[in-house]
Amino acid sequence: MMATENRREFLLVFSAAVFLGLLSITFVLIWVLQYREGLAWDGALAEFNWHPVLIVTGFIFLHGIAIIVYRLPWTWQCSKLTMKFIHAGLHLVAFICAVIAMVAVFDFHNGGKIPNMYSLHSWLGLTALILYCLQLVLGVGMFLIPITPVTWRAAFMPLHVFGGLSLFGSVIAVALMGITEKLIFGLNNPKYKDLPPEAIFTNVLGLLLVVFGILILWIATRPSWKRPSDQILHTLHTNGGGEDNTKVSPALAQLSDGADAEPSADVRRRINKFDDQTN
Ligand code: ASC
Repeated sequence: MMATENRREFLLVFSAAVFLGLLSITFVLIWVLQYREGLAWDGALAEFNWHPVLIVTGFIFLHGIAIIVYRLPWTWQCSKLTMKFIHAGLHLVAFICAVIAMVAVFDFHNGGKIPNMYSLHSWLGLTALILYCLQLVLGVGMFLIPITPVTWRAAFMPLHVFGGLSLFGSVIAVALMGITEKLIFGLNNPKYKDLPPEAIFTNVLGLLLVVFGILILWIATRPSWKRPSDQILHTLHTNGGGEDNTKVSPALAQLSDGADAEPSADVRRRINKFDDQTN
């Protein structure tokens, strides 16, 4: 159970993140529809424009929401398994958006005889996509396939969380490089250095993406905003000395009494039961 004030803070930061995310999507749409060539699948610039739109909508916004989906208090009555499917499903949709975004660029380049994969933006972007795919496959294999041993899950969890958050931050950084690249290539007369309205507008899009990313990372790293049953696991994994022990409600904290760093089969059964009861 979350203290009222703690919950209010969460709702405030979460609302701000959603607002900034939706505003970023609005900005990228205005950019390609008003300032650029619009959207089409024609092998020309309007096809390239799907790239920023799908990256911001899928690879950044949906990716960010997928990361924090366990933190939403109104989902705590759903089973952990349901939430895992929603978490994985949103990541899958984000991945598909990112793949189509890449196809749009390759298609546009090939149609216009522009070389592929020479810029640092393209190297880092493709690397991020490959690692995201790996993260998705390993995440499903480790946490969604029922026969994966709990010891493997516990060992892999820190890597899954750290890898996932690093990837999310990297995707935003790579998007900023892409925006800069596009403004340098695309603005001529006036040039980027003359700071025309499109340059200012798109720079603001970059700022919005950075703040959205920071809010998502903030939400994801507050132990007191975790789903209660995960807080118990956090406490157990940190040998009962987790930084936020006090935030776990007394009834739930009881579950971890006397447990060692690794939850015993018994404690785990009780946690699972708790998750089932709240189903
Ligand atoms: C899972 C799950 C968790 C973790 C934990 C290992 O599959 O639901 O909370 O793995 O068991 O840290």
